[in-house]
Amino acid sequence: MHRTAVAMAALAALFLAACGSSDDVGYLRNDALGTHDAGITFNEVHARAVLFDFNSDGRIRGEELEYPDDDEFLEIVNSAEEAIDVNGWTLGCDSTGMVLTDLEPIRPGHALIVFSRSADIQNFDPGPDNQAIAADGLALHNNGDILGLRNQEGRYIALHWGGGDGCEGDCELVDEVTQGAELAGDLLRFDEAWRPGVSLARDPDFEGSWGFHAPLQDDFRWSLDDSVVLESPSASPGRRVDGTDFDDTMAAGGPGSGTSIIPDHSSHAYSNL
Ligand SMILES: [Ca+2]
Ligand SMILES: [Ca+2]
Repeated sequence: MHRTAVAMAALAALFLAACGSSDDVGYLRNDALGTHDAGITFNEVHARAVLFDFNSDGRIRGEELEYPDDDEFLEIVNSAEEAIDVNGWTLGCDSTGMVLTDLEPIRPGHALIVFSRSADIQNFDPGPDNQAIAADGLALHNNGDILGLRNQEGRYIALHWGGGDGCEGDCELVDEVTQGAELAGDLLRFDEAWRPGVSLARDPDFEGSWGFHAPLQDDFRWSLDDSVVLESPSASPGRRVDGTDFDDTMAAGGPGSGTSIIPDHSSHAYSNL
């Protein structure tokens, strides 16, 4: 192996070790099959929002806590060949569970972006054929929290980080997610504290290992009115980890495999349990 390649491999190993587990969160669908290698999964989480105006409302929370955490988000994607209806599924953390409602089925190769608290997402462009919602009950603690998503077949996926100012030690999901349900895939445990303004993401999208999101190389305008410019952001709500759009060709079945369901880009509601 070339010396540079050896060095790169060593750096990659160090990076993975620094980032904790590289296990993948599992996948969920609308059927009763117990194992899947494609479907709905977590793709990116941004829990410490202090640098970028990701929801495009014209303000950044800042370390002074002067604003709510409205730039924090969770990105959920569909890597299956078919659209997947997530209405009736339960999204939860250590303190709250909420049932997803009024959503279009998530298209193959596309995303649902869930902003935390009462984020104003009217000016956020979720990208072609993606959807975005704001979830009042969802608060992503910087140094310790857990997220879970449960389908109507009684399976759930879960992502855990840190153990600090959120839930001390091991965080536990609310019963609405776990009671009588079975974990699909592995629980992702990510032990390192959050870096300000940097998300945790799969690379490549849908199936890759988890790590801190690399900074994008250009300026990005994800506001509908083009008023917000993000300079080399280290997160990508509604975009792939390289900043490009999601599209149908990314699903497991390849181009043209998806069903023809075209949601609009408007925001949708959810209901607290
Ligand atoms: Ca904002
Ligand atoms: Ca992304």
